[in-house]
This record gives sequence, C-alpha cells and structure tokens, in this order.
Amino acid sequence: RTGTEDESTIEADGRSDGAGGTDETTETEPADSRGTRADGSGSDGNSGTGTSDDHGDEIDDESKRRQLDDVRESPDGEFLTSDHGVRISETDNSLKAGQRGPTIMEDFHFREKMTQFDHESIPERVVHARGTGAHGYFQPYEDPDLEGYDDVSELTKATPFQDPEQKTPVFVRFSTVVGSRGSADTVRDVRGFATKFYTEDGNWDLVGNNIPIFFIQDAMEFPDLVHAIKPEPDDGIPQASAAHDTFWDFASLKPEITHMIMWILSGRALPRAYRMMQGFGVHTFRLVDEEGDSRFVKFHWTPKYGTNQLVWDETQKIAGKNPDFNRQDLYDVIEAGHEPEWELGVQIVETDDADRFEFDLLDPTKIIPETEVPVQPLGRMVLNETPDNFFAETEQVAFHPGNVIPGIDFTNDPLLQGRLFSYQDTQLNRFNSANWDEIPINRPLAPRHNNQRAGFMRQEINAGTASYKPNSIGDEYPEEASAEDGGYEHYAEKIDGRKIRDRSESFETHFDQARLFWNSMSEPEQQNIVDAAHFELGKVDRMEIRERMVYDLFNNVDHDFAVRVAEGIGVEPPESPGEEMPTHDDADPSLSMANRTPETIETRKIAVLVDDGVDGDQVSEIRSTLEDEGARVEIVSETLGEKDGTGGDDAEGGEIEADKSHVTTGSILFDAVVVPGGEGSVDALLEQGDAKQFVSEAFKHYKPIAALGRGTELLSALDLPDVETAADGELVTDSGVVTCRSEETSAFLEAVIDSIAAHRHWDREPSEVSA
Ligand code: HDE
Repeated sequence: RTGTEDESTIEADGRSDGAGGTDETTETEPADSRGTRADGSGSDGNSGTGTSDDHGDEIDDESKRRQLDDVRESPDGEFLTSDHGVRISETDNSLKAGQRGPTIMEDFHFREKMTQFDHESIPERVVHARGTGAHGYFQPYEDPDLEGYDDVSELTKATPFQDPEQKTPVFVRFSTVVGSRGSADTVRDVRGFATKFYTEDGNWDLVGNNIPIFFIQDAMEFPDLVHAIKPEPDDGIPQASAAHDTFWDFASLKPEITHMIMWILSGRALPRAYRMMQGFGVHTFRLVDEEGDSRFVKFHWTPKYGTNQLVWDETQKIAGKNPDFNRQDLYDVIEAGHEPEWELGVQIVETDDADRFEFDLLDPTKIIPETEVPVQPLGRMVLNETPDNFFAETEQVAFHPGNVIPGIDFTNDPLLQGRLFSYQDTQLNRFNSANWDEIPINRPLAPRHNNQRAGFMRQEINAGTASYKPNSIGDEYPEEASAEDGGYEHYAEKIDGRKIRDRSESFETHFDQARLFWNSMSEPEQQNIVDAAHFELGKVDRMEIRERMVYDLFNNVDHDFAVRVAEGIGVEPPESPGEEMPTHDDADPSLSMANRTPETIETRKIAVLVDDGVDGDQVSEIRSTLEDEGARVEIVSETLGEKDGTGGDDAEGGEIEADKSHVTTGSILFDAVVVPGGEGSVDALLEQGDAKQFVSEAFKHYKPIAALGRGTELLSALDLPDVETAADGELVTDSGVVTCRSEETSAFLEAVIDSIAAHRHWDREPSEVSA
C-alpha cells in the first residue's frame, strides 16, 4: 500500500479528514472554531446542540467557504473507493463468469457505478435552466450618503447593511430563462440575477433579473407565459427563443406586456457578459427598521464594468462558435484574478408617499423612473471565487424569494405573492425532498433548530426527545424568538378587503412607460429595437399576430416605431397613431445603455492579429500597455505555434507565441482587434481571407479596431465605409478605428484605450461590409 493513508486519521466524530482539500481545511481552521458558531465552521455548525445565544454571531466573507470546506473532497493522492469506502482494485472490467462469460450479480462495484450514473441528473429548472454561478461577498458602505436618512439603520435593521467592516458571503447564479440546460448563452432573453446572502440572521435570497420589470402582473399568468415562450408543445421548436408564433400570439393579446417587450427587443436582452449587467429586484419590497416602521424600496445592482451589450448578428455567431460564452467569461475573468463588482442601491419611497405616482408601486410592469426617485447606494458586492463543482454548487443552489431576514419584507405585488409559493414547490420537484436546504450550498450559516427532523436524505441528527411544541420534556426548546432576539416578525400591514378575483384599475396604464423607454433610447438603440422586432416577428407565420403586435401594441407606444416595424414584416403600416398612444416626450437617461459605459477597459478581451515577420516590439508594447490597464490580450494567427517577431525596423522582437488560431476563434469572441506592423506579417494577413474577415466582422459589430505602421494597410484593403485612416506620419481616430503611421505609439495606445473603453462605436454604417 502506498498513498496517503498513513496521514489519514479518523476523528472522534467519525469523520475521516483524509487528505487533499479536507487536510487543508483542518490546517487553516482556528482550533477553537469547531462548535455551534454562526459561521458554520466545524462540523457541528448545524448539529442542533446550540442555544439561542449563538444566533446572530458575526460572520465574515470566509464563513461560507469554511463551511463548504468541511464537505469538500479531493482525490489527489488517494485510492479509488466505493461509495462506502471500500478500496477498488479494478474499475475497467465487470466481474464475469469466465473471461467471455456473463456479468455476475455480485459485482457490487459495477452495480454501484452504473446506478450512480443512471441517477446522476436531476430535473432541470422549469425556467432559468441554464446558468452559471460564483462566490463572493457583500459589504455595506461606511456612512452611505443617504438623502433624507442619517443612517442606514433608519431604513432597515437588516444586518448585512449595518457594519461596514463586515463582509457577508454570497453566492450568485446568473441564468437565461427560456432555454434548456444545454442551450446557448447568447440568445435574446431576460437574464436571471439571483443572490443568496448567507447572513448571520439566516439566508436572504434576492432573486432578481437584469431587466427591472416583468411580462405579466399576476402570478396566475406565469404558466401561460412560460408555455407560450417555451418550445411549441407539438414539435418542441424553437429552443431558447421567443421568435415563434405562440409567444407573439400571447404577447399580442396582453397589452400589459408591452413595456417588457421594449426591453426584450433592446440590447438589454443581449448582455456582453453577466458581469456587465445591471440587476433588479423587480418587485417593490419593504425595508423595516428597529421601530417596526417600513418604507418601500426597489433594489438595483449596478456593475463596475458597465452595462454593455452584444449585437444580434454577433450573438448568433457566438452561439455556434462558443455556446458557453457568458459562462466561460465569468469563470475566466475570476480565475484570472479580476473581481466583478456591483453596487447595491435602493430607490426609497416612504409609505405616505406611495400614492404620488401615476402608476402603482405594486405593479411589476412598471419602474420607478430614476428621474423621479434616485438610486441611493448602500454597499457593494464582489465575486471572487469560482465553484469547485458545477453540480454541487451551481446546479444545486436553490433560491426562494420567500427567504428573507428581519428588516426585509414583502409587498402585495401579486406577482411576488405567487412566487412565494412557486419556488419552494419547484425545489420539491427538483430535489424530491423538503430537505433541499441541507445541501451544503443552500445551508445557512446561521444555526438552525426546529422540529423538522425527517424526510428523504435528512442530514442532521437532531438530538432530543421532543419534536413538537408546546413541550415540557425538552424544556420548551427550541424556543420562539422575540423581535429583540432576532425573531422575524412580518410587517403588520393593515389589510381590509373582500375576496375578489380581479385586477386593480391602477394596473391599467400599459403604454406610458413603454413610451418612456423608447424615448430614452439613443438612435442606434432604437434601430436595434426595430431590427429585433423584424427578426422576432419575421419568424411569426400568422399574419394576424404580426398585425396585432403593430396595431394594438407598438402603435400605442410610438407611431413612427410602429411604422418602422411594419415595413420590415409585411404589415400595412398604420396611418395614424393608436388611440392609446401617450403623447409625452419624457425620457430617463438612466434607461439607455449608451449612458452606462464604464471608464475602464479592465477585463476587455483584445485580439492582436499577427503572422511571421510581425514587429515583435510593437506586439510587446501593445500587450504590456493594454494588460497594465487590466485588459486581456490574445495573439491570433492563421495557425498556432511560434511566430517570427523580427519584422520591426530594428529586426528585434524574438518569437511570439500564438494563443489562438482562426479555426478556433473569431472576432466575435473579442472586444477589439489590433493589427501591428511588420512587413512579412502584414503581407501574409493581406492574403488571408480569415484575417480580413476578422477585421471586417469587428467593424460590422461596431468594435474598436486599431492598426499600427504597415498594419494600417490591412484596413485600407478592406475599404471600410466612411472611415478615414492615417496617412504617412499621422495618427487618426475615426468611428473607433485608430490608425497610426507615425512614431507616436504611446499616443496611439492612449487612443486605443479610449476607443476600447467606449465599447461599441454606433456611428458607423456597417451595412455595406460583408462579414
Ligand atoms: Fe422566477 N422562477 N418566477 N422570476 N426566477 C424560477 O425557481 C416564478 C420571476 C427568477 O438561478 C423557478 O428554482 C413564478 C420574476 C430567477 O436558480 C420557479 C414567477 C423574477 C430564477 C420560478 C416568476 C424571477 C427563477 C424555476 C411569476 C425576477 C433562477 C427554478 C409569478 C424578479 C434562480 C427555480 C436560480 C427561477 C417561478 C417570475 C427571477 C419555477 C411563478 C418576476 C433569477 O420557481
């Protein structure tokens, strides 16, 4: 016997600490951390032996990691064993009666291996099936500058907001909504943005989206919406797309959907990256303070890397070339040491003020315009760790909007109310047990003590004879907690009504904010919406559905918009505005993504196109300058391997290793492209269709393009429409195309950085470029 078995010990609690991950934990864990602490450290975190005193113990950003370390397993240096710990001597051949005989029933290893395999999938989520996740923490700001409040405790008593020194661990899962677990990432869709805060008072799940409103107003309609948008029930087509008759049939008959449709047709539904999306709680929630007073809030996540989109043509190509585009982006960026970050802010409306709006705060198809109520920042969230195991963490994480902590409460938004039922129910379907909360990724850091003690796959061993209340045998434990002891008390809203199956009249203005959204878009963003409508409705076979969308919905948002859509889909353009079209010119600049581009180029992915004979000194300077700004640079060439980098004037530069070849990549997977000089390299690129397509496609997708020295010749050869390139001795920037034929490389690189920071250059007219 070899291996690490000598190092393995069996602890008094019967747990083998083995080697690998578990060993590491044992070493890093403070000796006194085992016990019933809220930080979950140690194996007793939930053993039920604590007292009510341990509730509310401080946690830190490492608490959840410590708790998960306890169940992490690593095979490094270990023997293969059965699930029951028996070492396995052979795993490639089943046990047979003779070398060519039948397999024998007693082959427990075969049976176990195959049974595990047969059962290794769980039902995918009925919506939001495809996603990706990451760990991180939330930290409140020190003295957030709150208008109208001296202190955050005047807003809420929720603990994650109180102490600027405290970092609350979080796990975030981003998702698409419609597609199956294996569908492409870059489809046109809403994105889920679900955050689990492991607070000292229990788990708080903020289960939001990247669009601040929703399609429908009442949870009762959700199954209809989802049936309409999912693949059609007879042929199961199309996957991960709304572009088919049933969705637009449903939409055209539901005027309240119009506002959401405007967002869905916009670039919001094509995020460049999960870390470049805003997030929203969507519903109006309540924050409650120590006195029990409450106010309404909308939650907003604002990304540090800006809110940026892809373009439609690009998304479709990415879906083929790298269907895991967004999933991979998040993973790669965190693994490379970057820390995606969002600011959490709230729009606050005091209860007395709630009636001052023209819409109902309980209506989830409405935003509160930021022109009316500003977003006030409370803290920031950082994602800094990728999961170890996709299934254990990302797939098994289970969110539930009903998971709230003291200080956070619900409202009567009928969509939210229905969600409070649906998520618990859906987890029962996914996990086949009410004990889904015991799975490590879902387990709270706060200790748990109650009389729920059984069910499939129960993990905890709850000690004690009494599992009921009232009891005398167990001295009345676990005892109920008063509000002072951290007990959750629902906000005592006064309700007085008759049972009625109806919708409030205050939910009836359907076009006002759809128009606000349209008015707030830049001209290229409006064109994106029109183009998207041409695609989506162009896929609808039934003329009456296309007509209803134009006449009944779009013509009640903006007449010009309706005409532009009609012209592309064979519908007779309406002659006059719809009767319900609001006439206001209101706009809210915060709605336009054009106003949400970041200053930084951190994490942007830049391709440098080279071949043998490239000016290696230029490549080094380009790479080091952009990487110093936090960008990620990859060398792209016709083939992989070393490229001769001695094509510069002084014939120095050494060898340059190509990171990617045209076979495996494309401009669609980058944010920008740079073409350095060097005679041999540029001559080669001029002969390569793939290299030319790389640049023209980047141009078509409005991406920054830059060329230095003779590299500018590649751009001139492409005849990019209406773009001026540098003559001898010049540095020119035009529509995000930066060309330099002078010695000023540092000025060139500054211009390149500015051009990348702008993300896309919408002033181009790329329709003449074929790519
Ligand atoms: Fe969800 N939604 N939803 N939803 N939702 C689910 O729960 C549901 C809604 C959202 O990464 C399901 O665990 C109903 C709004 C996210 O695991 C399910 C209604 C918003 C995720 C469910 C809504 C969301 C889900 C499927 C209307 C934004 C993914 C799997 C009343 C505020 C969470 C699951 C993750 C997932 C039901 C509407 C966000 C079936 C009934 C509005 C981010 O329970």
